[in-house]
Amino acid sequence: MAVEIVTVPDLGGAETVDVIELSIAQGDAVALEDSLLVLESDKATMDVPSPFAGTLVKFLVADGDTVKVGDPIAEIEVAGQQAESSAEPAKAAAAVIEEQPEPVKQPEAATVSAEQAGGLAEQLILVPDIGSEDQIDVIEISVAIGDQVEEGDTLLVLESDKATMDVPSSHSGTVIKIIAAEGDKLTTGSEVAVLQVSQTSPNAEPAPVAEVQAPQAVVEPTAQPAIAPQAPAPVQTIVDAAAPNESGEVYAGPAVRMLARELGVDLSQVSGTGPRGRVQKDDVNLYVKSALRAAPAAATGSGIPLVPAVDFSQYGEIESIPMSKIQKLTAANMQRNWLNVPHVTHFDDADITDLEDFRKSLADEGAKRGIKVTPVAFLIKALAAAMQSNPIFNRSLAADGEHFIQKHYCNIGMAVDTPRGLVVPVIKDADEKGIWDISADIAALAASARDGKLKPADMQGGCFTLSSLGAIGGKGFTPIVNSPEVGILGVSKSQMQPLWNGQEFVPRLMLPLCLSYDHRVVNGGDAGRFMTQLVKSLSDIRHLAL
Ligand code: CAO
Repeated sequence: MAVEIVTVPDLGGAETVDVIELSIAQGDAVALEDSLLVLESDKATMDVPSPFAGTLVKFLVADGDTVKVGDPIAEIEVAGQQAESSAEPAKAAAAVIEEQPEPVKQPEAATVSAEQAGGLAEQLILVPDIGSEDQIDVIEISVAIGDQVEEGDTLLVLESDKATMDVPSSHSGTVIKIIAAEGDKLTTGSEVAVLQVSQTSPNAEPAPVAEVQAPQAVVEPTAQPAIAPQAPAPVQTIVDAAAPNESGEVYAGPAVRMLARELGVDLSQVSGTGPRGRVQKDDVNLYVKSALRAAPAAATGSGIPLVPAVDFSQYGEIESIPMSKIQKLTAANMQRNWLNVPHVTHFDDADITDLEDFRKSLADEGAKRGIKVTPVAFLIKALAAAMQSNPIFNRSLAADGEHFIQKHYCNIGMAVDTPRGLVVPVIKDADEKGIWDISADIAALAASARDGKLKPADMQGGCFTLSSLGAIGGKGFTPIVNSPEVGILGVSKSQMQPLWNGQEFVPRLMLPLCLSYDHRVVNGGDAGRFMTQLVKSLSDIRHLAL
Protein backbone atom coordinates (compact mmCIF):
# COMPACT_ATOMS: atom_id res chain seq x y z
CA MET A 1 0.00 0.00 0.00
CA ALA A 2 1.24 3.49 -0.76
CA VAL A 3 -0.24 6.88 -0.11
CA GLU A 4 -0.07 9.10 -3.14
CA ILE A 5 -0.60 12.81 -3.06
CA VAL A 6 -2.67 14.49 -5.71
CA THR A 7 -1.70 18.03 -6.58
CA VAL A 8 -3.38 20.86 -8.43
CA PRO A 9 -2.56 20.26 -12.07
CA ASP A 10 -2.07 22.75 -14.88
CA LEU A 11 -4.77 25.38 -14.66
CA GLY A 12 -4.56 26.48 -18.24
CA GLY A 13 -3.25 29.91 -17.41
CA ALA A 14 -5.18 30.72 -14.25
CA GLU A 15 -2.94 31.62 -11.35
CA THR A 16 -5.23 30.68 -8.53
CA VAL A 17 -8.57 28.92 -8.32
CA ASP A 18 -11.10 28.30 -5.59
CA VAL A 19 -12.11 24.90 -4.33
CA ILE A 20 -15.90 24.97 -4.70
CA GLU A 21 -16.86 21.38 -4.16
CA LEU A 22 -15.35 18.26 -2.59
CA SER A 23 -16.89 15.55 -4.73
CA ILE A 24 -16.24 12.54 -2.48
CA ALA A 25 -15.77 11.85 1.21
CA GLN A 26 -12.91 10.55 3.29
CA GLY A 27 -12.71 6.76 3.02
CA ASP A 28 -14.50 6.64 -0.33
CA ALA A 29 -13.17 4.27 -2.96
CA VAL A 30 -11.88 6.18 -5.95
CA ALA A 31 -11.60 4.85 -9.48
CA LEU A 32 -9.17 6.23 -11.95
CA GLU A 33 -10.46 9.57 -13.28
CA ASP A 34 -13.21 9.86 -10.69
CA SER A 35 -13.74 13.49 -9.89
CA LEU A 36 -12.13 14.36 -6.56
CA LEU A 37 -13.10 17.97 -6.30
CA VAL A 38 -14.21 20.93 -8.36
CA LEU A 39 -12.10 24.04 -8.81
CA GLU A 40 -13.36 27.31 -10.11
CA SER A 41 -11.57 30.19 -11.75
CA ASP A 42 -13.14 33.42 -12.88
CA LYS A 43 -14.17 31.83 -16.12
CA ALA A 44 -14.67 28.13 -15.66
CA THR A 45 -15.19 25.23 -13.35
CA MET A 46 -12.84 22.29 -13.47
CA ASP A 47 -13.20 18.79 -12.18
CA VAL A 48 -10.00 17.29 -10.82
CA PRO A 49 -10.09 13.63 -11.72
CA SER A 50 -8.07 11.22 -9.69
CA PRO A 51 -4.84 10.02 -11.31
CA PHE A 52 -5.00 6.94 -9.04
CA ALA A 53 -7.42 4.23 -8.17
CA GLY A 54 -7.61 3.63 -4.42
CA THR A 55 -9.16 5.07 -1.30
CA LEU A 56 -9.32 8.71 -0.33
CA VAL A 57 -7.33 9.09 2.88
CA LYS A 58 -8.12 12.75 3.27
CA PHE A 59 -8.40 16.05 1.49
CA LEU A 60 -5.61 18.50 2.06
CA VAL A 61 -7.83 21.41 1.12
CA ALA A 62 -11.28 22.53 2.17
CA ASP A 63 -14.28 23.97 0.36
CA GLY A 64 -13.55 27.67 -0.21
CA ASP A 65 -9.74 27.37 -0.18
CA THR A 66 -7.76 29.14 -2.86
CA VAL A 67 -5.09 26.99 -4.51
CA LYS A 68 -2.49 27.20 -7.26
CA VAL A 69 -0.75 24.74 -9.56
CA GLY A 70 1.19 22.10 -7.62
CA ASP A 71 -0.60 22.58 -4.32
CA PRO A 72 -1.36 19.24 -2.66
CA ILE A 73 -5.05 18.59 -2.58
CA ALA A 74 -5.64 14.99 -1.51
CA GLU A 75 -4.03 11.80 -0.25
CA ILE A 76 -5.03 8.56 -1.92
CA GLU A 77 -4.08 5.14 -0.65
CA VAL A 78 -3.20 3.11 -3.69
CA ALA A 79 -3.29 -0.67 -3.43
CA GLY A 80 -0.26 -2.72 -4.53
CA GLN A 81 2.33 0.05 -4.52
CA GLN A 82 5.34 0.63 -2.34
CA ALA A 83 5.13 3.58 -0.06
CA GLU A 84 7.31 6.45 -1.06
CA SER A 85 8.79 8.88 1.33
CA SER A 86 7.60 12.30 0.55
CA ALA A 87 8.91 14.89 2.84
CA GLU A 88 7.45 17.65 0.74
CA PRO A 89 3.99 16.78 -0.45
CA ALA A 90 3.88 19.15 -3.39
CA LYS A 91 7.13 17.88 -4.83
CA ALA A 92 6.27 14.32 -4.11
CA ALA A 93 2.96 14.80 -5.83
CA ALA A 94 4.62 16.21 -8.85
CA ALA A 95 6.97 13.26 -8.88
CA VAL A 96 4.08 10.91 -8.58
CA ILE A 97 2.37 12.45 -11.55
CA GLU A 98 5.51 12.33 -13.61
CA GLU A 99 6.56 8.89 -12.58
CA GLN A 100 3.34 7.05 -12.27
CA PRO A 101 2.87 4.31 -14.80
CA GLU A 102 0.31 4.97 -17.47
CA PRO A 103 -2.85 4.47 -15.52
CA VAL A 104 -4.97 3.65 -18.49
CA LYS A 105 -4.49 1.35 -21.36
CA GLN A 106 -1.82 1.75 -23.92
CA PRO A 107 -2.53 2.05 -27.65
CA GLU A 108 -3.13 -1.60 -27.74
CA ALA A 109 -5.58 -0.99 -24.95
CA ALA A 110 -8.30 -1.57 -27.45
CA THR A 111 -7.19 -5.17 -27.44
CA VAL A 112 -5.55 -5.25 -24.04
CA SER A 113 -7.21 -8.22 -22.60
CA ALA A 114 -7.54 -10.12 -25.74
CA GLU A 115 -7.23 -13.41 -23.98
CA GLN A 116 -7.59 -16.21 -26.32
CA ALA A 117 -10.45 -18.50 -25.45
CA GLY A 118 -11.44 -20.86 -28.16
CA GLY A 119 -11.09 -18.23 -30.87
CA LEU A 120 -12.73 -15.55 -28.72
CA ALA A 121 -11.02 -12.59 -27.17
CA GLU A 122 -11.99 -9.81 -24.80
CA GLN A 123 -11.92 -6.41 -26.39
CA LEU A 124 -11.86 -3.24 -24.35
CA ILE A 125 -13.78 -0.43 -25.99
CA LEU A 126 -12.68 3.13 -25.31
CA VAL A 127 -14.15 6.52 -26.03
CA PRO A 128 -12.61 7.58 -29.32
CA ASP A 129 -11.29 11.06 -29.96
CA ILE A 130 -14.20 13.34 -29.24
CA GLY A 131 -12.40 16.39 -30.43
CA SER A 132 -11.85 17.96 -27.04
CA GLU A 133 -10.48 17.09 -23.68
CA ASP A 134 -13.71 17.87 -21.92
CA GLN A 135 -15.11 15.42 -19.44
CA ILE A 136 -18.58 14.75 -20.72
CA ASP A 137 -21.53 13.28 -18.91
CA VAL A 138 -22.83 9.87 -19.81
CA ILE A 139 -26.56 10.33 -20.19
CA GLU A 140 -27.51 6.94 -21.53
CA ILE A 141 -26.09 3.44 -21.67
CA SER A 142 -27.50 2.06 -24.90
CA VAL A 143 -26.57 -1.62 -24.49
CA ALA A 144 -26.92 -4.31 -21.86
CA ILE A 145 -24.68 -7.17 -20.92
CA GLY A 146 -25.23 -10.00 -23.36
CA ASP A 147 -26.19 -7.70 -26.24
CA GLN A 148 -24.72 -8.50 -29.62
CA VAL A 149 -23.33 -5.32 -31.15
CA GLU A 150 -21.98 -4.53 -34.56
CA GLU A 151 -19.11 -2.23 -35.24
CA GLY A 152 -20.53 1.28 -35.24
CA ASP A 153 -23.50 0.45 -33.00
CA THR A 154 -24.03 2.99 -30.27
CA LEU A 155 -22.80 1.86 -26.88
CA LEU A 156 -23.58 4.96 -24.90
CA VAL A 157 -24.50 8.60 -25.31
CA LEU A 158 -22.55 11.52 -23.96
CA GLU A 159 -23.98 14.95 -23.47
CA SER A 160 -22.16 18.19 -22.98
CA ASP A 161 -24.02 21.42 -22.55
CA LYS A 162 -23.78 21.90 -26.29
CA ALA A 163 -24.26 18.52 -27.91
CA THR A 164 -25.04 14.86 -27.51
CA MET A 165 -22.63 12.32 -28.89
CA ASP A 166 -23.18 8.67 -29.63
CA VAL A 167 -20.19 6.57 -28.73
CA PRO A 168 -20.05 3.75 -31.24
CA SER A 169 -18.47 0.36 -30.79
CA SER A 170 -15.15 -0.06 -32.51
CA HIS A 171 -15.74 -3.81 -32.80
CA SER A 172 -18.46 -6.32 -33.35
CA GLY A 173 -19.07 -8.75 -30.52
CA THR A 174 -21.01 -9.50 -27.37
CA VAL A 175 -21.11 -7.07 -24.49
CA ILE A 176 -19.69 -8.86 -21.45
CA LYS A 177 -18.96 -5.89 -19.22
CA ILE A 178 -20.17 -2.31 -19.11
CA ILE A 179 -17.61 -0.14 -17.41
CA ALA A 180 -19.18 3.29 -17.76
CA ALA A 181 -22.36 4.19 -15.96
CA GLU A 182 -24.98 6.88 -16.40
CA GLY A 183 -23.79 10.05 -14.75
CA ASP A 184 -20.10 9.21 -15.23
CA LYS A 185 -17.92 11.77 -16.88
CA LEU A 186 -15.89 10.44 -19.77
CA THR A 187 -13.39 11.84 -22.17
CA THR A 188 -11.26 10.62 -25.03
CA GLY A 189 -9.78 7.26 -24.06
CA SER A 190 -12.12 6.52 -21.17
CA GLU A 191 -13.11 2.89 -20.83
CA VAL A 192 -16.61 2.15 -22.01
CA ALA A 193 -17.17 -1.60 -22.13
CA VAL A 194 -15.63 -4.97 -22.79
CA LEU A 195 -16.79 -7.05 -25.72
CA GLN A 196 -16.18 -10.66 -26.45
CA VAL A 197 -15.06 -10.69 -30.06
CA SER A 198 -14.04 -13.31 -32.47
CA GLN A 199 -10.26 -13.46 -32.73
CA THR A 200 -10.57 -13.66 -36.44
CA SER A 201 -12.60 -10.48 -36.39
CA PRO A 202 -11.07 -8.29 -39.03
CA ASN A 203 -12.13 -5.06 -37.43
CA ALA A 204 -8.95 -4.21 -35.69
CA GLU A 205 -9.50 -0.67 -36.85
CA PRO A 206 -11.44 1.32 -34.39
CA ALA A 207 -14.73 2.98 -34.93
CA PRO A 208 -14.93 6.49 -36.17
CA VAL A 209 -15.35 9.28 -33.74
CA ALA A 210 -18.80 9.85 -32.47
CA GLU A 211 -21.11 11.89 -34.55
CA VAL A 212 -21.85 15.04 -32.62
CA GLN A 213 -25.52 15.77 -32.74
CA ALA A 214 -25.16 19.41 -31.94
CA PRO A 215 -28.18 21.37 -32.98
CA GLN A 216 -26.24 23.60 -35.33
CA ALA A 217 -22.96 21.90 -36.09
CA VAL A 218 -22.58 18.24 -36.82
CA VAL A 219 -19.01 17.17 -36.46
CA GLU A 220 -18.24 14.70 -39.16
CA PRO A 221 -16.85 11.40 -37.97
CA THR A 222 -13.13 11.18 -38.24
CA ALA A 223 -11.39 7.91 -38.85
CA GLN A 224 -9.15 7.30 -35.92
CA PRO A 225 -6.51 4.80 -35.09
CA ALA A 226 -6.91 2.78 -31.94
CA ILE A 227 -7.15 5.15 -29.09
CA ALA A 228 -3.89 5.46 -27.28
CA PRO A 229 -4.99 7.19 -24.16
CA GLN A 230 -2.44 9.15 -22.29
CA ALA A 231 -2.27 9.29 -18.57
CA PRO A 232 -5.41 11.13 -17.75
CA ALA A 233 -5.10 14.82 -18.10
CA PRO A 234 -5.67 15.72 -14.50
CA VAL A 235 -7.75 18.77 -15.18
CA GLN A 236 -10.37 19.13 -17.82
CA THR A 237 -12.16 22.37 -18.34
CA ILE A 238 -15.79 21.48 -18.29
CA VAL A 239 -17.72 24.51 -19.18
CA ASP A 240 -17.60 28.20 -19.08
CA ALA A 241 -19.71 28.19 -16.02
CA ALA A 242 -20.16 31.91 -16.01
CA ALA A 243 -21.79 31.82 -19.40
CA PRO A 244 -25.46 32.62 -19.09
CA ASN A 245 -28.04 30.28 -20.56
CA GLU A 246 -30.93 31.48 -22.67
CA SER A 247 -32.91 32.42 -19.62
CA GLY A 248 -30.38 34.81 -18.17
CA GLU A 249 -27.28 34.98 -16.05
CA VAL A 250 -27.27 31.52 -14.60
CA TYR A 251 -24.17 30.20 -13.00
CA ALA A 252 -24.24 26.40 -13.08
CA GLY A 253 -22.22 23.45 -14.26
CA PRO A 254 -23.28 20.97 -16.94
CA ALA A 255 -24.50 18.30 -14.55
CA VAL A 256 -26.75 20.81 -12.85
CA ARG A 257 -27.97 22.08 -16.21
CA MET A 258 -28.73 18.51 -17.27
CA LEU A 259 -30.65 17.84 -14.06
CA ALA A 260 -32.60 21.05 -14.56
CA ARG A 261 -33.43 20.06 -18.13
CA GLU A 262 -34.60 16.63 -17.00
CA LEU A 263 -36.85 18.14 -14.35
CA GLY A 264 -38.04 20.99 -16.56
CA VAL A 265 -36.64 23.56 -14.18
CA ASP A 266 -35.87 27.07 -15.39
CA LEU A 267 -32.49 27.63 -13.76
CA SER A 268 -32.97 31.37 -13.74
CA GLN A 269 -35.67 30.78 -11.11
CA VAL A 270 -33.36 28.81 -8.82
CA SER A 271 -31.33 30.51 -6.10
CA GLY A 272 -27.75 29.24 -6.13
CA THR A 273 -26.20 28.57 -2.76
CA GLY A 274 -22.73 27.79 -4.11
CA PRO A 275 -19.84 30.23 -4.16
CA ARG A 276 -20.74 33.40 -6.05
CA GLY A 277 -24.31 32.16 -6.36
CA ARG A 278 -23.44 29.03 -8.33
CA VAL A 279 -26.51 26.80 -8.67
CA GLN A 280 -25.88 23.32 -7.28
CA LYS A 281 -27.83 20.08 -7.66
CA ASP A 282 -29.26 20.46 -4.17
CA ASP A 283 -30.57 23.90 -5.12
CA VAL A 284 -32.44 22.40 -8.08
CA ASN A 285 -33.85 19.58 -5.97
CA LEU A 286 -34.96 22.01 -3.29
CA TYR A 287 -36.63 24.20 -5.90
CA VAL A 288 -38.59 21.21 -7.26
CA LYS A 289 -39.63 20.13 -3.77
CA SER A 290 -40.92 23.59 -2.93
CA ALA A 291 -42.76 23.84 -6.23
CA LEU A 292 -44.46 20.50 -5.59
CA ARG A 293 -45.42 21.51 -2.09
CA ALA A 294 -46.81 24.82 -3.27
CA ALA A 295 -48.81 23.37 -6.16
CA PRO A 296 -51.62 21.59 -4.29
CA ALA A 297 -52.27 24.62 -2.18
CA ALA A 298 -52.85 26.71 -5.26
CA ALA A 299 -54.54 24.47 -7.75
CA THR A 300 -55.34 20.96 -8.90
CA GLY A 301 -53.71 19.45 -11.96
CA SER A 302 -56.28 21.20 -14.13
CA GLY A 303 -55.45 24.53 -12.64
CA ILE A 304 -58.80 24.64 -10.85
CA PRO A 305 -58.67 26.24 -7.44
CA LEU A 306 -59.28 23.76 -4.67
CA VAL A 307 -62.15 24.14 -2.28
CA PRO A 308 -60.46 25.13 0.96
CA ALA A 309 -60.50 22.52 3.71
CA VAL A 310 -62.78 23.50 6.57
CA ASP A 311 -62.59 22.25 10.12
CA PHE A 312 -66.31 21.65 10.58
CA SER A 313 -65.82 20.44 14.16
CA GLN A 314 -65.44 24.06 15.23
CA TYR A 315 -69.16 24.53 14.46
CA GLY A 316 -70.55 21.36 16.03
CA GLU A 317 -70.31 17.61 16.35
CA ILE A 318 -69.17 15.75 13.24
CA GLU A 319 -68.13 12.28 12.14
CA SER A 320 -65.93 11.16 9.28
CA ILE A 321 -67.54 8.53 7.03
CA PRO A 322 -65.29 6.59 4.66
CA MET A 323 -66.46 6.62 1.05
CA SER A 324 -67.21 3.29 -0.62
CA LYS A 325 -65.19 2.33 -3.65
CA ILE A 326 -68.21 3.03 -5.85
CA GLN A 327 -68.64 6.46 -4.31
CA LYS A 328 -65.00 7.32 -4.92
CA LEU A 329 -65.20 6.12 -8.51
CA THR A 330 -68.41 8.04 -9.08
CA ALA A 331 -66.86 11.20 -7.69
CA ALA A 332 -63.84 10.88 -9.96
CA ASN A 333 -65.92 10.04 -13.03
CA MET A 334 -68.41 12.82 -12.46
CA GLN A 335 -65.68 15.39 -12.05
CA ARG A 336 -63.86 14.10 -15.11
CA ASN A 337 -67.00 14.18 -17.23
CA TRP A 338 -68.19 17.51 -15.93
CA LEU A 339 -64.81 19.10 -16.65
CA ASN A 340 -64.24 17.47 -20.03
CA VAL A 341 -67.63 17.57 -21.66
CA PRO A 342 -69.31 20.79 -22.82
CA HIS A 343 -72.79 20.00 -21.59
CA VAL A 344 -76.11 21.27 -22.87
CA THR A 345 -79.41 20.06 -21.43
CA HIS A 346 -82.56 20.04 -23.51
CA PHE A 347 -85.96 19.79 -21.77
CA ASP A 348 -89.35 18.57 -22.90
CA ASP A 349 -92.43 16.78 -21.56
CA ALA A 350 -93.98 13.64 -22.98
CA ASP A 351 -97.65 12.92 -22.60
CA ILE A 352 -97.58 9.37 -21.24
CA THR A 353 -101.26 9.12 -20.34
CA ASP A 354 -101.91 6.42 -22.92
CA LEU A 355 -98.62 4.71 -22.23
CA GLU A 356 -99.47 4.42 -18.55
CA ASP A 357 -102.93 3.03 -19.37
CA PHE A 358 -101.35 0.44 -21.60
CA ARG A 359 -98.62 -0.39 -19.06
CA LYS A 360 -101.19 -0.93 -16.34
CA SER A 361 -103.15 -3.16 -18.68
CA LEU A 362 -100.15 -5.46 -18.77
CA ALA A 363 -100.25 -6.10 -15.02
CA ASP A 364 -102.05 -9.46 -15.18
CA GLU A 365 -99.93 -10.72 -18.02
CA GLY A 366 -96.86 -9.51 -16.13
CA ALA A 367 -97.95 -11.36 -13.00
CA LYS A 368 -98.24 -14.57 -15.04
CA ARG A 369 -94.80 -14.05 -16.55
CA GLY A 370 -93.31 -12.94 -13.24
CA ILE A 371 -92.26 -9.67 -14.83
CA LYS A 372 -93.21 -6.21 -13.69
CA VAL A 373 -93.37 -3.66 -16.47
CA THR A 374 -92.40 -0.17 -15.29
CA PRO A 375 -92.20 3.09 -17.28
CA VAL A 376 -88.43 2.57 -17.51
CA ALA A 377 -88.91 -0.31 -19.99
CA PHE A 378 -90.81 1.95 -22.37
CA LEU A 379 -88.23 4.67 -21.96
CA ILE A 380 -85.44 2.27 -22.93
CA LYS A 381 -87.40 1.00 -25.89
CA ALA A 382 -88.15 4.57 -27.04
CA LEU A 383 -84.50 5.57 -26.55
CA ALA A 384 -83.28 2.66 -28.67
CA ALA A 385 -85.65 3.68 -31.45
CA ALA A 386 -84.57 7.33 -31.25
CA MET A 387 -80.91 6.27 -31.43
CA GLN A 388 -81.62 4.23 -34.52
CA SER A 389 -83.18 7.26 -36.20
CA ASN A 390 -80.58 9.69 -34.83
CA PRO A 391 -77.32 7.71 -34.96
CA ILE A 392 -75.31 10.76 -33.94
CA PHE A 393 -76.38 9.87 -30.38
CA ASN A 394 -74.68 6.53 -30.82
CA ARG A 395 -71.26 8.07 -31.42
CA SER A 396 -68.23 8.78 -29.33
CA LEU A 397 -65.43 11.21 -29.91
CA ALA A 398 -62.22 9.35 -30.75
CA ALA A 399 -59.27 9.98 -28.46
CA ASP A 400 -57.43 11.82 -31.24
CA GLY A 401 -60.17 14.46 -31.26
CA GLU A 402 -60.37 14.14 -35.05
CA HIS A 403 -62.79 11.27 -35.58
CA PHE A 404 -66.21 10.11 -34.47
CA ILE A 405 -66.71 6.47 -33.61
CA GLN A 406 -70.13 5.39 -34.91
CA LYS A 407 -71.47 2.38 -33.05
CA HIS A 408 -73.68 -0.08 -34.88
CA TYR A 409 -74.94 -1.75 -31.74
CA CYS A 410 -77.32 -0.28 -29.21
CA ASN A 411 -76.64 -0.87 -25.52
CA ILE A 412 -78.34 1.38 -23.02
CA GLY A 413 -77.02 1.98 -19.52
CA MET A 414 -79.45 2.45 -16.66
CA ALA A 415 -78.45 4.39 -13.56
CA VAL A 416 -79.32 2.42 -10.44
CA ASP A 417 -79.40 3.95 -7.00
CA THR A 418 -77.91 1.47 -4.50
CA PRO A 419 -76.91 1.73 -0.83
CA ARG A 420 -73.26 1.52 -1.90
CA GLY A 421 -73.64 4.24 -4.49
CA LEU A 422 -74.59 4.80 -8.10
CA VAL A 423 -73.96 2.06 -10.66
CA VAL A 424 -74.87 1.82 -14.33
CA PRO A 425 -75.57 -1.69 -15.62
CA VAL A 426 -76.14 -1.98 -19.33
CA ILE A 427 -79.11 -3.43 -21.20
CA LYS A 428 -77.52 -5.03 -24.22
CA ASP A 429 -79.01 -4.82 -27.71
CA ALA A 430 -81.98 -2.83 -26.48
CA ASP A 431 -83.02 -2.13 -30.07
CA GLU A 432 -83.59 -5.82 -30.69
CA LYS A 433 -85.65 -6.49 -27.55
CA GLY A 434 -89.34 -6.15 -26.81
CA ILE A 435 -90.87 -4.62 -23.69
CA TRP A 436 -91.04 -7.96 -21.83
CA ASP A 437 -87.38 -8.75 -22.38
CA ILE A 438 -86.33 -5.24 -21.49
CA SER A 439 -88.45 -5.35 -18.35
CA ALA A 440 -86.86 -8.67 -17.37
CA ASP A 441 -83.39 -7.21 -17.94
CA ILE A 442 -84.22 -4.13 -15.87
CA ALA A 443 -85.46 -6.21 -12.96
CA ALA A 444 -82.48 -8.58 -13.07
CA LEU A 445 -79.85 -5.88 -13.42
CA ALA A 446 -81.43 -3.61 -10.79
CA ALA A 447 -81.56 -6.54 -8.36
CA SER A 448 -77.93 -7.49 -9.05
CA ALA A 449 -76.92 -3.87 -8.62
CA ARG A 450 -78.63 -3.54 -5.28
CA ASP A 451 -77.21 -6.89 -4.11
CA GLY A 452 -73.72 -5.85 -5.24
CA LYS A 453 -73.61 -8.77 -7.65
CA LEU A 454 -73.02 -6.97 -10.94
CA LYS A 455 -70.14 -8.33 -12.97
CA PRO A 456 -67.82 -5.94 -14.81
CA ALA A 457 -69.28 -7.13 -18.12
CA ASP A 458 -72.76 -6.06 -16.92
CA MET A 459 -71.54 -2.48 -16.76
CA GLN A 460 -69.54 -2.31 -19.97
CA GLY A 461 -70.34 -1.37 -23.54
CA GLY A 462 -73.00 1.27 -22.93
CA CYS A 463 -73.86 3.68 -25.77
CA PHE A 464 -76.26 5.99 -23.95
CA THR A 465 -77.54 6.26 -20.38
CA LEU A 466 -80.95 6.60 -18.82
CA SER A 467 -81.26 8.12 -15.37
CA SER A 468 -84.77 7.74 -14.09
CA LEU A 469 -85.68 9.58 -10.91
CA GLY A 470 -89.38 9.30 -11.63
CA ALA A 471 -90.09 7.08 -8.68
CA ILE A 472 -88.35 9.55 -6.39
CA GLY A 473 -89.62 12.91 -7.59
CA GLY A 474 -88.55 16.18 -9.10
CA LYS A 475 -89.54 18.34 -12.05
CA GLY A 476 -86.29 18.20 -13.93
CA PHE A 477 -82.52 18.03 -13.56
CA THR A 478 -79.36 18.27 -15.63
CA PRO A 479 -77.75 14.82 -15.74
CA ILE A 480 -74.01 14.56 -16.43
CA VAL A 481 -73.05 12.80 -19.64
CA ASN A 482 -71.42 9.44 -18.99
CA SER A 483 -68.46 10.10 -21.30
CA PRO A 484 -67.35 8.74 -23.78
CA GLU A 485 -71.07 8.38 -24.43
CA VAL A 486 -72.52 11.59 -25.83
CA GLY A 487 -75.99 11.65 -24.34
CA ILE A 488 -77.93 10.90 -21.19
CA LEU A 489 -81.67 11.14 -20.59
CA GLY A 490 -82.83 12.28 -17.19
CA VAL A 491 -86.44 11.44 -16.34
CA SER A 492 -88.35 13.11 -13.53
CA LYS A 493 -91.68 12.34 -11.95
CA SER A 494 -94.74 12.29 -14.19
CA GLN A 495 -97.58 14.50 -13.06
CA MET A 496 -101.09 15.18 -14.16
CA GLN A 497 -101.21 18.55 -15.86
CA PRO A 498 -103.79 20.53 -17.81
CA LEU A 499 -102.96 20.29 -21.50
CA TRP A 500 -104.57 22.50 -24.13
CA ASN A 501 -105.81 20.30 -26.96
CA GLY A 502 -106.83 23.20 -29.20
CA GLN A 503 -110.30 23.48 -27.77
CA GLU A 504 -109.98 22.88 -24.08
CA PHE A 505 -107.65 22.00 -21.26
CA VAL A 506 -107.58 18.28 -20.60
CA PRO A 507 -105.84 16.42 -17.78
CA ARG A 508 -102.82 14.53 -19.10
CA LEU A 509 -100.00 12.65 -17.40
CA MET A 510 -96.87 14.53 -18.39
CA LEU A 511 -93.40 13.06 -18.04
CA PRO A 512 -90.49 15.55 -17.75
CA LEU A 513 -87.52 14.59 -19.91
CA CYS A 514 -84.07 16.17 -19.65
CA LEU A 515 -81.57 15.33 -22.38
CA SER A 516 -77.95 16.28 -21.66
CA TYR A 517 -75.51 15.93 -24.54
CA ASP A 518 -71.89 16.47 -25.41
CA HIS A 519 -71.90 19.56 -27.59
CA ARG A 520 -68.62 18.51 -29.18
CA VAL A 521 -70.51 15.75 -30.96
CA VAL A 522 -74.18 16.67 -30.82
CA ASN A 523 -75.66 19.97 -31.91
CA GLY A 524 -78.84 21.57 -30.63
CA GLY A 525 -80.70 20.59 -33.80
CA ASP A 526 -79.70 16.95 -33.35
CA ALA A 527 -80.90 17.08 -29.77
CA GLY A 528 -84.18 18.70 -30.79
CA ARG A 529 -84.89 16.00 -33.37
CA PHE A 530 -83.94 13.23 -30.94
CA MET A 531 -86.13 14.63 -28.18
CA THR A 532 -89.06 15.25 -30.50
CA GLN A 533 -89.00 11.65 -31.65
CA LEU A 534 -88.73 10.45 -28.08
CA VAL A 535 -91.71 12.54 -26.98
CA LYS A 536 -93.70 11.34 -29.98
CA SER A 537 -93.09 7.65 -29.37
CA LEU A 538 -93.74 7.89 -25.64
CA SER A 539 -96.91 9.84 -26.28
CA ASP A 540 -98.11 7.26 -28.79
CA ILE A 541 -96.29 3.99 -28.32
CA ARG A 542 -97.67 2.66 -31.62
CA HIS A 543 -94.70 4.53 -33.13
CA LEU A 544 -92.40 2.06 -31.38
CA ALA A 545 -93.88 -0.72 -33.45
CA LEU A 546 -93.06 1.02 -36.73
N1 CAO B 1 -92.94 9.14 -12.81
C1 CAO B 1 -93.76 8.67 -11.90
N2 CAO B 1 -93.69 7.40 -11.41
C2 CAO B 1 -92.70 6.64 -11.89
C3 CAO B 1 -91.82 7.08 -12.83
C4 CAO B 1 -91.97 8.38 -13.30
N3 CAO B 1 -91.14 8.89 -14.19
N4 CAO B 1 -90.96 6.09 -13.10
C5 CAO B 1 -91.29 5.06 -12.35
N5 CAO B 1 -92.35 5.39 -11.61
C6 CAO B 1 -93.03 4.55 -10.66
C7 CAO B 1 -93.29 3.21 -11.26
O1 CAO B 1 -94.43 3.20 -12.00
C8 CAO B 1 -93.33 2.37 -10.06
O2 CAO B 1 -94.58 2.50 -9.46
P1 CAO B 1 -95.56 1.29 -9.29
O3 CAO B 1 -94.85 0.29 -8.46
O4 CAO B 1 -96.75 1.89 -8.65
O5 CAO B 1 -95.83 0.81 -10.68
C9 CAO B 1 -92.32 2.98 -9.12
O6 CAO B 1 -92.20 4.32 -9.55
C10 CAO B 1 -90.96 2.32 -9.13
O7 CAO B 1 -90.46 2.45 -10.41
P2 CAO B 1 -88.92 2.43 -10.72
O8 CAO B 1 -88.53 3.65 -11.43
O9 CAO B 1 -88.15 2.08 -9.50
O10 CAO B 1 -88.92 1.33 -11.74
P3 CAO B 1 -87.85 0.41 -12.19
O11 CAO B 1 -87.71 -0.74 -11.32
O12 CAO B 1 -88.09 0.16 -13.62
O13 CAO B 1 -86.57 1.35 -12.05
C11 CAO B 1 -84.34 1.86 -11.69
C12 CAO B 1 -85.35 0.79 -12.00
C13 CAO B 1 -83.04 1.17 -11.59
C14 CAO B 1 -84.33 2.88 -12.79
C15 CAO B 1 -84.68 2.57 -10.40
O14 CAO B 1 -84.93 1.62 -9.41
C16 CAO B 1 -83.61 3.46 -9.88
O15 CAO B 1 -82.65 3.08 -9.24
N6 CAO B 1 -83.77 4.78 -10.14
C17 CAO B 1 -82.83 5.76 -9.66
C18 CAO B 1 -81.88 6.15 -10.75
C19 CAO B 1 -80.94 7.22 -10.24
O16 CAO B 1 -80.52 7.21 -9.12
N7 CAO B 1 -80.65 8.20 -11.11
C20 CAO B 1 -79.86 9.30 -10.74
C21 CAO B 1 -78.54 9.13 -11.33
S1 CAO B 1 -77.56 10.56 -11.21
O17 CAO B 1 -77.36 10.71 -9.65
